[in-house]
Amino acid sequence: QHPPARSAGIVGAPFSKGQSRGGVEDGPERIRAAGLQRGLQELGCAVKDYGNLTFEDMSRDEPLGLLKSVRAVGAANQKLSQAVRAVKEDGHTAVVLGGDHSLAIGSIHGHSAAVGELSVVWVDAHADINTPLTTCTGNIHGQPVSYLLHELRSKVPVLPNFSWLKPCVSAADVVFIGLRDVDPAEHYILKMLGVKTFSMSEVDQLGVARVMEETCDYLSARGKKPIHLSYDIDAIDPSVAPATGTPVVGGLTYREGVYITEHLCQTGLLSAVDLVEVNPLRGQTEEDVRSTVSTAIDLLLGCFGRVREGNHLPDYRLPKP
Ligand code: HAR
Ligand code: MN
Ligand code: MN
Ligand code: MN
Repeated sequence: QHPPARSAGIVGAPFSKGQSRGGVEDGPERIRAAGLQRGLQELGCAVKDYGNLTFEDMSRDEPLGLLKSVRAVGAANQKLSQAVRAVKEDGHTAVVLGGDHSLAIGSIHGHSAAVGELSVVWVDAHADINTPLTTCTGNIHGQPVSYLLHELRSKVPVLPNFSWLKPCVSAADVVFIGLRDVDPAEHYILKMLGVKTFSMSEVDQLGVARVMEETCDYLSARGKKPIHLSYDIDAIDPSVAPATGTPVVGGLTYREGVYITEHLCQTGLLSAVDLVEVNPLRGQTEEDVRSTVSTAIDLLLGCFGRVREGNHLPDYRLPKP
């Protein structure tokens, strides 16, 4: 019924320069400290923690037009791509702890370099599909999808420290879930490319179970490719996950958020997951941070087979009196 617990290869990517708010670089340590490894092991999942990547400071990283910290984001993602590729070649399901969402560039690129064509499930309040020329903020965490899509190759200029990056995902292999804050240019791109999206309106209309059924049917119609889940914690409602840089009202409930991970785990195709945009400095109270981090952990455990009916290890035996 449940696919066997795989092994998790954890990579911390304490990277924050895809946006301008400090604190998101502390995400990996907070998520670890809240017991990710123990939670995974209790599911019977083997864990290898590859530690945190380190990112050197760029001495000169002037904005390119509006675009901020291009060179730092390019170099960090090249490093992350190599790390995720290695985790996949070691045979693990990759877990990338962010850090801001710009790191999906390297994570998805490295995943694809190791396993080939991917399906991508992007769970986010935002579409993160601005190009360097449509962005209004200059923050690269609002742009990663445009760098990765074959279809947008001619719309994304060659940027410093990004020459290693080749688009590796087809628009028809991507599904967005949870959208509720999409810029006009992003909306244009999504419509132009015919990208499959389940905004919060569709979650309301269909319910999360049908959204996930349709997501998996849609993706598997093009062949059962390994799934990359890129989970932005801001997809979850700020009442549950407030400690994030760009909270948006009207998000997924805790239960809807966890259901998405349970369903994707059951496909047996989940091959890598990013958990990004947890920012401990953005919580008003320590309880805000605790609730956000513990939600992040529950989403990750859902990806590795934790179900709400309960779990037990295959070799569990009742104690004899
Ligand atoms: N669309 C806006 C931009 O391009 C906001 C994106 C922001 N925030 C995120 N991404 N957390 O998911 O900057
Ligand atoms: Mn995002
Ligand atoms: Mn977001
Ligand atoms: Mn399904």
